Amino acid sequence: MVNPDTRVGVLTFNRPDALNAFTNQMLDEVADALKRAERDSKVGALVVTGAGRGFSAGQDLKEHVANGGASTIGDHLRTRYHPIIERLYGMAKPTLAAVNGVAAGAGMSLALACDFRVAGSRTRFVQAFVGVGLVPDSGSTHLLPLLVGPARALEMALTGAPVDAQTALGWGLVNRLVADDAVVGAATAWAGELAAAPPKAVELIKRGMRRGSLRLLQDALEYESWLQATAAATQDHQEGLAAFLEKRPARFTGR
Ligand code: LHQ
Repeated sequence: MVNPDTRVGVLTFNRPDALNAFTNQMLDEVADALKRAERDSKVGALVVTGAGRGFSAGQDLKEHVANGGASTIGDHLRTRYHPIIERLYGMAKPTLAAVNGVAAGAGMSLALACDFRVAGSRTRFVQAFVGVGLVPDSGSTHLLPLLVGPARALEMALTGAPVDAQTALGWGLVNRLVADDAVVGAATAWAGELAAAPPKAVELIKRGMRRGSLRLLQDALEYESWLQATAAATQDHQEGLAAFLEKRPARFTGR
């Protein structure tokens, strides 16, 4: 959706009942919407947000199980997640995540791939991967340490503990913290200011600031898919999934 006056495009994840967890269909639609936003000269800046009380809970684990996903996880990341992350991170126009609620797993990675994050007081960031016996993917191994420093990034990844918006602001993970009902409005207003800047200069500034980093992100994405395939082959991953589906704590055994 583009506002022709402000030149701001808004992409809204829309599966609120599942906290906007990503299904294959949704990932295809997101990839397509990003491609269109990138090519559309009427879009000067892009806001990404979620419907309902969440930004995104990452991969839809129910669909992952139904698709027998553990054996194909590397290819799933390469074909569905990586094009989205690379397109967002490499986009010539400013991208803002209006993180209206919880951002977990690959949902958090998508927020990290945006240029800026605007949060509300109920926003939480969760590196949820370890909870299901997996490793950070979709760029989190590169983008998170870059934003918050290696020790905080590792702490988030190893514990899977939620980080609240105030802490995230102090860490530089969030650029602006506003009232919960003002997150999308603040992000779109800021996007409107950014969209009024000269597009060529904006593109070149982003290229300069990102010099070398897109290449490093691409390397990280490839390495993550190998690590993820290895983690997904464990019984602990199966146990993590079963625990999530049965709404109980996981009992990991190291197998
Ligand atoms: C969900 C999900 C979800 C389905 C909440 N799926 N339904 C990439 C490629 C391939 C495979 C694997 O992974 C990856 C990368 C990843 O993203 S791995 C990480 C996947 N995400 C997670 O592990 C997060 C799982 N969710 C949670 O830990 C919690 O839901 C969070 C902390 C996000 C939010 O907690 P609450 O605010 O307490 O909400 P809730 O747990 O009650 O969830 C609300 C509903 O959303 C609930 O459905 P129900 O029918 O019971 O109301 C959940 O089942 C559903 N939901 N996340 N990822």
